[in-house]
Formats: sequence, C-alpha cells, structure tokens
Amino acid sequence: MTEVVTYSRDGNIGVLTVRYPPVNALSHEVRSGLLEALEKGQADENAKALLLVCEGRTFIAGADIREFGKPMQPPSLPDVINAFENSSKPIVAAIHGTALGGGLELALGCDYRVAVSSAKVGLPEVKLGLLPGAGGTQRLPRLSGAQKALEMITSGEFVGASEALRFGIVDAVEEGNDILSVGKAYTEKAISEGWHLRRVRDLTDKLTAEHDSTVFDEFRASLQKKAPNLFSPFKCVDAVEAAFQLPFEAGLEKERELFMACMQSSQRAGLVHAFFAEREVSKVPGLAAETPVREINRVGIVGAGTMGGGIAMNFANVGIPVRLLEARQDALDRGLAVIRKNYENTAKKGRITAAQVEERMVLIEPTLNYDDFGDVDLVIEAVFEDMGIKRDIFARLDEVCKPGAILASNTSTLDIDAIASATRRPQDVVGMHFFSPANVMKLLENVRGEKTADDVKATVMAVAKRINKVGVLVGNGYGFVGNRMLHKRGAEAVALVNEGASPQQVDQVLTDFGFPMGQFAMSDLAGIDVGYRIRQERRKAGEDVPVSWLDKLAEQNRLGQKTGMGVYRYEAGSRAPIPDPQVDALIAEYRAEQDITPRAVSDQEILERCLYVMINEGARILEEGIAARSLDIDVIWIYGYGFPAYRGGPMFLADEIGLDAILATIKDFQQRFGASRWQPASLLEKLVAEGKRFSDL
Ligand code: T1G
Repeated sequence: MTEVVTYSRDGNIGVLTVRYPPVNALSHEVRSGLLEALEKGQADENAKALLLVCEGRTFIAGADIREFGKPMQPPSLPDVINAFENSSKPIVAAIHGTALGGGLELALGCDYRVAVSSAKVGLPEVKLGLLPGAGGTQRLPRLSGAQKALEMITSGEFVGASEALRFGIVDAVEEGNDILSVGKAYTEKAISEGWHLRRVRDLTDKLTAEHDSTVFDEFRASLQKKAPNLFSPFKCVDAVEAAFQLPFEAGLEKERELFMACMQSSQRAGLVHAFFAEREVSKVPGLAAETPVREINRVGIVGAGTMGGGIAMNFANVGIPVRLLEARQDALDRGLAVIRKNYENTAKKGRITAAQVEERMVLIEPTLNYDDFGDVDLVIEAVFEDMGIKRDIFARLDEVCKPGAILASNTSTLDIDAIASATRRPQDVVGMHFFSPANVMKLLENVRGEKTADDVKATVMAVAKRINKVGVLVGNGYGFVGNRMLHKRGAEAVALVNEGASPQQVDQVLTDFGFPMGQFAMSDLAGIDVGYRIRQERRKAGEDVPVSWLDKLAEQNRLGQKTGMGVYRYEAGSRAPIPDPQVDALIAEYRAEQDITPRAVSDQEILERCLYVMINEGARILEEGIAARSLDIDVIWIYGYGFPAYRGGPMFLADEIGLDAILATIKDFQQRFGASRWQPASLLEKLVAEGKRFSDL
C-alpha cells in the first residue's frame, strides 16, 4: 500500500510529501504519516529546513469529514500541528489548490507559507456547522487581525493567494504550477538567508494594534440579523475573541471547548449530511459512472419568458452558445431585454464586468425560426404548462433537430412520457426542471421518462454540473419530487387557515423553522394564478379539488406580487408581504360559508402538519421509485426550496426526529383531520416496524 506521507531529502531540504487523493484530507493515516515524516526530518542532520508539499490537485483541504461522528484516533490534528510548530528547524508550507480548514491550520503551524498565484485558502468549517478546531481561530488573527479573521471564519469563504499575501496569511506568492519546485526554491532562499524559526503563536502585534472589543459585538449583531438560527457562527466569534483575551494555550483550550460544542450540535450533523448528499446525488444508482455523455456545444431554448431567459443565461454564463426562440418578435425583444437587465444588475454589484455582459449577450442568439435549431445538441422547451402546446413543440423539434439531439422540457408537473410520445425519438426526450429564478436557483430536477436513454440521463446530469447546478435524477410522476411535496404542504397550509390559523401565522412558523419564505409568501411570489390554473386543470380532468379561499383571491384578481396584492398586500416597489385585513375578512367569510368555526391553532401543530405531510409524501416518492434515495429528496429541498441545510433536509430530519414518533403523530392527524389526507405511507410503516431509518434504504 503506498505511503500517504513520505519523507525525502533534496539537497539540504527535508521534503514531507502528502499523497492522499482526492483532496489530501487529514485522515488518521495522514496525521500519523505527517508525524513520522516530521520526526525523520528533525533527525536528518543534513536537512537544514523542511518543506511540506502535497501531490495531486490541492494542498490539504481539511480534516477528513468522513471521520466525523466516529471516535477520534490519535494523533489529533492539534497535536500534529503543535509538533510542527515546535520543530527545531524552519518549516515551509507550499500551497496550491485550496488549503482549507485543518489544511490551512497545519500551514499556520509552519514557520513560512508560500503559495502559487492560483491557490486559495480558507477556513470553511462554519459551513459544516463547526469552527476551525486546530488553532485556526488563535493563529489566523495573529497574522490577519480581528476583522479579516472574523470575516473568513464566520463566512467560510475562500481567499485568493494575493489577498492572503496582503493579510500576511501567506508570505509569498509565486507564479508557476509546479508546486514542488516553487516550494523548494522558497525553502532554499530561507536556508541561504538564514531565516529564523517564526512561530505564529508568538506573533502579538496584530493582537493589540487594532484590537477593539466592539468588532466582536458588531459581528454578533450582524450574524443575528443574517443567520439568527445558526449555532456555530456565534461560537466562531467567541473563539476569535478568546485570542484577544487569553494567552495562547488558554485560547486553544477555549477553541477546543467551543469546537466540541459545535461538533455535538445537530446542525453539524445536518450540514455534513448536506455536504456529502450534494455530491452523492451525481452518482445515480443503476446508471454506470462510465456511461458516455453526448457532446453539448450548442443549445436551443424554446420560450424567452422568465424561465427560458433564465435558462439561457445559465449556458451563456459558461460560454455555451444559445439560440433563443420565440413565436413573436416583441416577446423575443422583451426576453432579451430582461436578460440584459439581469446581467447589468449583476455587473452593478461588481460580480461580472461590463465586458462579460457583452460576451454573454453575444452568446445568446435570438430567432423566430425553428430551422435555426438544426445544429443544436440540446433543446430545452420552457413555455406554458399546457400539454397541447408542448406536444406540438416537441413534434416540431423532432422534425428539425438533428439525430441525437436531446429534447428536454422544463415542465414542472406535466408527464414527460406524454410529451415524448409526440416525437419519434422518446429515447432522446427528458425533463430538465429548473427552479425560478432559473439563473439563480442551484437545483435542477432531471426527469427520466420511460424510454429516456441512459446516455441522455448521464448527459443532462453532466450538463447540470457544467452550468453549476446541483442535478438530481428523478422519476416521472405528478410534480416529480419537489413540487409534489410542496403541493402537499400547500394544501395543509390552506387547511390550517380554514381551521383558524392566519396566513401570516403559518408563514411565521415556517420562517422561524428556517425556510427563507413562508408558504403563502411563496404563493404570492409564484403567482396565485399559477396554483389556481393547476387546480382548474385538475378539476377539468375530473379530480375532486375543493374550492379554497385561495381560489377566491384569484377570482378577485389578487394574484400576488405581480398585482400588488394576493394573500398579502405589497407597497409599490417593495416585496415585503403586509398582512391585509381584506384577506382576513375573505377568509372569515369563506369559513362561514363552509360552516367552519375557527379555532386557535398552535405553532407546533402548524409545523408538524406542514413538515410531516411532506415527509409522508417523501416516503411515498421513495416507495414509487420516483426518488432513488432519501438523500436525493433532501438535496432537492435544500437547493430547490431553501430547506435549512443545517437541518439536513426533510428525510434526514425525519430520521433525526425518529420515524416512530412521526408515524404516531400522523396517525393522530389521521384521526383528527381525515383518513385519506393523512394515510401513513406504507414505507413509513414498514421502516418503523423494522426499526429502520430512511437513510437505511
Ligand atoms: N474530507 C473528506 N472528503 C472530502 C473532503 C474532506 N474534507 N473534501 C472533499 N472531499 C471529497 C468529496 O466528498 C468528493 O468525494 C471529492 O473529495 C471531491 O470533492 C479541524 C475540523 C476541496 C473545494 O470543509 O470544499 O478541517 O465524491 O466534489 O468541487 O478545523 O471538496 O469524489 O468520492 O467537492 O473540486 C474543512 C470541504 C473540513 C472542505 C474541492 N474543509 N471540501 O471541491 O470537488 S473540517 C472543508 C470542499 C476541518 C478542522 C476542521 C471541496 C473542495 P467523491 P468535490 P471540488
């Protein structure tokens, strides 16, 4: 078995090399190997200085997250870093790729740090519900000062090499991509110029120069506004503050205590689950990893509305030319104008340059002519949710597109097989369900039809990655996964209001839970008419869909933000939802018509009914194979609907709460609110009977 850390001498440099793909994570093996290699370097009298370098794509990217939750095997990372810091010989860390978390903390335990210009450094532990637990909160401020350390540690954002140099986090930035030669040259310089040992722990000028206790309270106040529900960012501030209040060793103690509090938090479990789940979804069970993918060099979009325009932007953003087709010139012009405005807004925020706006606009070619789709590799249809219109479009696309072109629909609820059957190439037809705004939301539900070919599935999953989306492959069923569960939550929310809750109470419960928006604020954003049209379609199809007070809003043209009023009222130019007494009166009238005597509904009941109806539907989705794994559902809800990642997603949360408790509550709801609506999913009953969790599937 190859050694994960080796020691070798090159001239008068002792080289410690880490080779532990994919990202040189600090597993137990690597930690032990580092200590052994360090001891060899210390004992090697011909080594005047030591160089720490990594092979592969990156310097150490942090502790091995796969070890979290398991008993820690010595040596601990702090012990390894202390050994490096107490070295009798100067140690240089040569950084390429991303030196993150424990990786950066180890580099801070070295005497000097050199980085190549493409390198980035960061302490992203907070994104995992943690804080830098191996000295980062004590050493980084000694180099960068309080403000920068707090920014980096509470945001988890990476910092580029030149900025790291500016803040003293690295000592030099060199061009070149051969990190070993860059590291050796710098270490030779250290030896020839006789650089002394320089332990970061002994640096104190940054601890007094700008130390002002208000910076810590300012950060706490800003975190309280931005992320009041989160646990670890506040602990990050406490840990950095300790560097300014305590001697180094005591500061490390304080950091350790705070780190363990974060490690034991349910938020860490949720965020680590979300981290791995986001990566796991691209490994589709039953779809071989080596399935070939089709070349996608040119894309066609049908429809230049909000969705079509947003979808087009995703491809232009990564340099893929797009043909944007509309039925009428004025619609096409309007669509292009919205795209340009979106880009110009992004440029105003400094996230892209004016030149990039033009580059991207040039990549989006408007057309009124289907014949211009003759050479595209992928077409995405994004028009009205009307099956007749979609089938006509797909029949036309089947005529004009070249063999092998993939024909995708952005439909959010309609049957992919029914759309595919309008063509002679059902194997090339697939759903690509983007979430609005399509150029912002990260989720892409890729929907496989009965006949969708494997290479088409693999291709749209690869396209998701290429356009920086999180792609999840799901089965073809009403509402696929996300919207199917959302519609269940929506119906429960409406029922809660029928019974006596107010829309704002329901929304408050959901936002207090951690959703970015409440159910009814979301309805106002999407448009009350969208749900109304879907309900009308289902009534036309003969389904028994009771009239709700939401229908009455639609019939009064209270369609939401687009008409300045819906469930809530909106001041001109503002998106802030304002409760409207007129709506309360309309709801009261509706209750009277339905002979409902309103009752007080507790927040706990609102939360359980909204969450458990989703979890129950999620269980059905798993039973039917519409989602392959419970983690797929978690990722869909975190990236498509803002389910708080620190809770891990609906199915992870269900496992945490305990499926037996959830089933018992659902049975109670079944007694109180209706057998069919609260019929427990058979999979849920099965798992409870077997004492299993969703994650065991
Ligand atoms: N541990 C274990 N596996 C990891 C890992 C890690 N830290 N980071 C990545 N992987 C795996 C990942 O699961 C995937 O596996 C593969 O590497 C490629 O990852 C004490 C306690 C480094 C920027 O939070 O941000 O240090 O799917 O697909 O897009 O204070 O991975 O191939 O089997 O993401 O090029 C702090 C987390 C840990 C960094 C690369 N460090 N990683 O992105 O590839 S806590 C982090 C990332 C800590 C100390 C504390 C990214 C990346 P597979 P990828 P990428």
